[in-house]
Amino acid sequence: MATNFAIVGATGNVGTEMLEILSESDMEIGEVYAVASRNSLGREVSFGDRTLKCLDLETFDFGKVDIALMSAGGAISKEWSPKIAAKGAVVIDNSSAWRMDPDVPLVVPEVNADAVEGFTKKNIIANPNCSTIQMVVALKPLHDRAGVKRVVVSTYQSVSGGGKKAMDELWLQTKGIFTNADLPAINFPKQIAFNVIPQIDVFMDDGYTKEEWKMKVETKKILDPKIKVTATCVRVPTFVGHAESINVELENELSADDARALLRESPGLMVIDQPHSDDHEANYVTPIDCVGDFATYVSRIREDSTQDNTLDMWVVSDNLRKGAALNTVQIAELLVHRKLLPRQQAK
Ligand code: 2RA
Repeated sequence: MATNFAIVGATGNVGTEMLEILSESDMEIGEVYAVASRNSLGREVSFGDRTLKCLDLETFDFGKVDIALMSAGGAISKEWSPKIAAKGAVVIDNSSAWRMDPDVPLVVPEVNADAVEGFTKKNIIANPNCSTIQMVVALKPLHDRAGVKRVVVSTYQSVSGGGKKAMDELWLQTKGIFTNADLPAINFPKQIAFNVIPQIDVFMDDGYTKEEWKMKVETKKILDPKIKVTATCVRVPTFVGHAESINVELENELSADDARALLRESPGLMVIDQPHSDDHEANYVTPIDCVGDFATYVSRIREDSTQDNTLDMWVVSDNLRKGAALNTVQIAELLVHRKLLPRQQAK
């Protein structure tokens, strides 16, 4: 049975990726509607070889879709997800609005696919934060094999995580520095061109930022509440692709060679890790290498010589794809393949 979709926030960084990934999915897709705020009315977006005109969120009839993929920010999601869900569509939301709601599953299909079945309480499923997704995909096999106790992670996050305006700011500031134009920081707390900023999102009372808090609480919800996570999240002047340096303390011994072999055969992961190779492509992955890819890449797997049962690794992924749009489409595929969609069950 064909599934009808609405993409809410269809003109944004993530919305356009959702449309592209959805167009390549093996699901049987019926109608696809691009929905956006009034500002984007009349704008056109591509879905495969179709061109879609943006429809108005305020007036669109969600009663005709099975799944709404939302990437329109937390405030819009708080207001609209319950209204859309009440019309019978399942909402898969990319904002932070619902992630920690106990009645809303937080899903990374390679990690906790079965959790998707808990969507029925609110008809809403949350997509985790980009920096959490790529980390838990890499941690899951290690946790199943050797038990993850504690994680120390530092992130190197591209500006696309902050949306199109943030990408424009990096581009214009970088050009501006060569022409002596003084372009102030607007979307970032400090200049991002030729700089790195150890702040993503707002500060919390304990001195961590909200992005760092998200990595901690979301990992517990998705993978295991016993895992301790401490994070430092840093914005760097790259456009797409987040990188993470992760130190993982395990319950049991696992050599770097065994971890490499394990991660190599685990879902969603690609291991590129030949430190002594003369071929630079085989050594390790950088954010630019992963742009447009679906996989989460793992490189630089080492045994931490300062502590027993501890590994270091470098994890890189396209934040707009696995960190956002791809993960939401994969959740949609789970719903379809498991025949969980309420409207389709009723037919
Ligand atoms: C960022 N985590 O990179 C955000 C996007 N979800 O800013």
